[in-house]
Amino acid sequence: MDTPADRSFDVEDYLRLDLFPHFLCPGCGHGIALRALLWAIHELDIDKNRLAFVSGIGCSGRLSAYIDADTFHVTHGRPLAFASGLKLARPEMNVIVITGDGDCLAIGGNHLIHACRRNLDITCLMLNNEVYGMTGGQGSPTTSVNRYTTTTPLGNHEPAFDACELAAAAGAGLVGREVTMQVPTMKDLIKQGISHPGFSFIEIISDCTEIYGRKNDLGSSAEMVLSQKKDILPTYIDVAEVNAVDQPFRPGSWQTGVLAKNDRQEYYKAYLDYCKQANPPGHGETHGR
Ligand SMILES: Cc1ncc(C[n+]2csc(CCOP(=O)(O)OP(=O)(O)O)c2C)c(N)n1
Ligand code: SF4
Ligand SMILES: [Mg+2]
Repeated sequence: MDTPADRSFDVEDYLRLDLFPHFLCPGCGHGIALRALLWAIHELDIDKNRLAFVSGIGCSGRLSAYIDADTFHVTHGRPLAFASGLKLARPEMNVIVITGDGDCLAIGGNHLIHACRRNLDITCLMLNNEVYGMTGGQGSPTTSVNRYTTTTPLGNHEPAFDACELAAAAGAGLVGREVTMQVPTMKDLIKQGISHPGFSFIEIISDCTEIYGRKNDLGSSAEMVLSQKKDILPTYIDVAEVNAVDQPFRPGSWQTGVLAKNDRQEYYKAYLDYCKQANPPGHGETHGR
């Protein structure tokens, strides 16, 4: 029988077109990432009834609403906590979190660490545009040094977070990064993330063209995307080395592709095993106490 994956990809098959026109600014990188995500889902041939998207608040978080599947728009910073409950209650679902650098690393940073530590089978797509886009362009934990935002009118002096290093150190099953300039490779990376049986953290370098781009004089949206080219590290280089020669911290260049993999047991399976051992048949629920 003809499966969706055999048919050519038409993004409109996966969108709630009745909600269009969408609210993204022209040229916003988030739209490019959404297309790559839906393309990945198409190629993986995932049944829409087995798909759940969870998002917090932000322009990135708003994307879930446009997808024709089960979608949850939850409180700011909490999509990973919500997604964890959802995945434990409905383990047969493919649970995908779409979040932003503010949602995931600032208010939601603690949830990210523990989601990585638990290694529950969830895919987290973090769209990093270095700014709080939705609320008018405040600085975020990933704002580059010297960049202008509404909260850094003299230029940002804080070092930026490397979210991938954080996720890998906290134990995520798969960690990867891609830029919006590379749509086919982004799609392939997302496929790997969804297929990995554990927590996958994928950072997409996106562009807030309308606010961040304008404030920092970064040119048109096309120029912003093309400028990513010079920032991609072509081969594997130790991130620590790059940071040492660069500014206090912030690549100015990004390693892309799969950056870390950890094949330890997935949380839900580990939990089932643990329950069997902790409460063997015949011992009662209280262990005799
Ligand atoms: C508890 C709470 N605090 C603050 C806000 C305001 N708020 C909404 S979105 C957002 C930041 C979003 O930034 P990011 O996650 O990077 O998403 P982007 O818009 O850049 O895609 C903030 C601070 C909120 N909605 N709820
Ligand atoms: S404000 Fe920035 S992040 Fe939000 S839709 Fe516009 S360009 Fe995209
Ligand atoms: Mg952002």
